Amino acid sequence: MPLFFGGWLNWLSGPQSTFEVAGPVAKAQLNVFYVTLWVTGIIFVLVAGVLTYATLKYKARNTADEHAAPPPQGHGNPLIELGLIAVSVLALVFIAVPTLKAIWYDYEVPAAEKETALEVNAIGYQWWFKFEYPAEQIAGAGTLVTGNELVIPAGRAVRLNLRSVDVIHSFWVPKLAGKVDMIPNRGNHMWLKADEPGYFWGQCAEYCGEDHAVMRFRVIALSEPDYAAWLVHQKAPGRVVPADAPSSAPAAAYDYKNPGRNAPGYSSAFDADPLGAWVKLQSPEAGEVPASIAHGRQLFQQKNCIGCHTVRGQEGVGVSGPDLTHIGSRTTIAGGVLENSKENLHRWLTDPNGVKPGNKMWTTGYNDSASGKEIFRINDDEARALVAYLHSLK
Ligand code: HEC
Ligand SMILES: [Cu+2]
Repeated sequence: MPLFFGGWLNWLSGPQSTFEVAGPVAKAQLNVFYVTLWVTGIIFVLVAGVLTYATLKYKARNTADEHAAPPPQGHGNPLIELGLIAVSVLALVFIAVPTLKAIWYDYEVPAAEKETALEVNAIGYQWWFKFEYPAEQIAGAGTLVTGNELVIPAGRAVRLNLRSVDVIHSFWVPKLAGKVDMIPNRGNHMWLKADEPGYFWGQCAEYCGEDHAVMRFRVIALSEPDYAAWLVHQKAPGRVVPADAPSSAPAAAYDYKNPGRNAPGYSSAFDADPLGAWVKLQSPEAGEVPASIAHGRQLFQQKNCIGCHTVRGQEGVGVSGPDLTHIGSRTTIAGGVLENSKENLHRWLTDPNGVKPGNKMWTTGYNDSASGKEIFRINDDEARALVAYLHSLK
């Protein structure tokens, strides 16, 4: 039941618009909204119409009117009162039936799709998301884990087990499904499906502390063959570039002091086509410098990054931060807040607190949590090497 025709309400669109739905769960929720809007809209027009009519028709027109005795007051016309009660009940039933149907539908994967549904554990951390694929076990390394980007097959139901390791968060992908809370010590679940391949924005929708507003994530829906290929790639250990490998092309320079987003005429391939940008990031970039990558890998150990992060098959066993095994193939960093460009990654590594004030990498990693004093800082040369290393992890 579309309410809006044509482009005159374009401001209702956008990456987090609940009017541009892309899957059956969000569609069911949008339909409930439209039914409610129409019913209450009609009631509003009727009541406001009667009120306007009575106000205009019976208003005092001169001083005599103003001082006239009030007209005879009537009270209680059984026919009108019973009629109004009946109409109200009918209006509520008219809203309740589709609402209940949608609640049942949204609660659980339909029986016919249970067999084929993909199961994913989505876990909220202050202030980022971890995704586990329980069906995908990696020999010697346990369950496949990704951070901040949930990749799913388009056209297939996805059942999400929602968990939190700290406070209450809420999982929301506006174009695919409404919000469901992630509650510590209590299992919650939801399901969603993307009709077509696409790139979708999500975010935490329950206030969860300092960085709540910048706790985001992405959902990337792929065709079945692309999804199968992604799984194979994701399950592989972090990519290793031998230190003595020849450079593929001259090193790509970047100016980390001027990320460009605010410069006049700036345009980003990522903004124009996020899914295309994501696909491109899956393969090695031109201009890799193997020596710099090897240096970055060393720094990754020396600077204690390994205490909180894992690059599977290479370095680290840390689990308090996002898994970085394939960080070079993700479109975003810092919990979906920044595009994963070299400039932004550089900024994040040298000044995480400037990007995302109070984040746990800064408060418990770069600073000593007991004294609040800085333990280390990454200087610009170190950051360049770490950026080269992290971007090589395809
Ligand atoms: C005390 C633990 C800790 C240490 C030490 C640490 N990190 Fe992190 N890191 C985190 C946490 C937690 C996040 C998530 C921050 C957020 O988005 O709120 C994170 C986020 C990141 C991200 C973005 C990942 C994503 O998917 O958004 C990168 C890249 C990263 N860290 C690299 C590093 C590097 C390189 C080092 C070493 C110089 C390092 N980290 C040291 C905990 C740590
Ligand atoms: Cu949250």
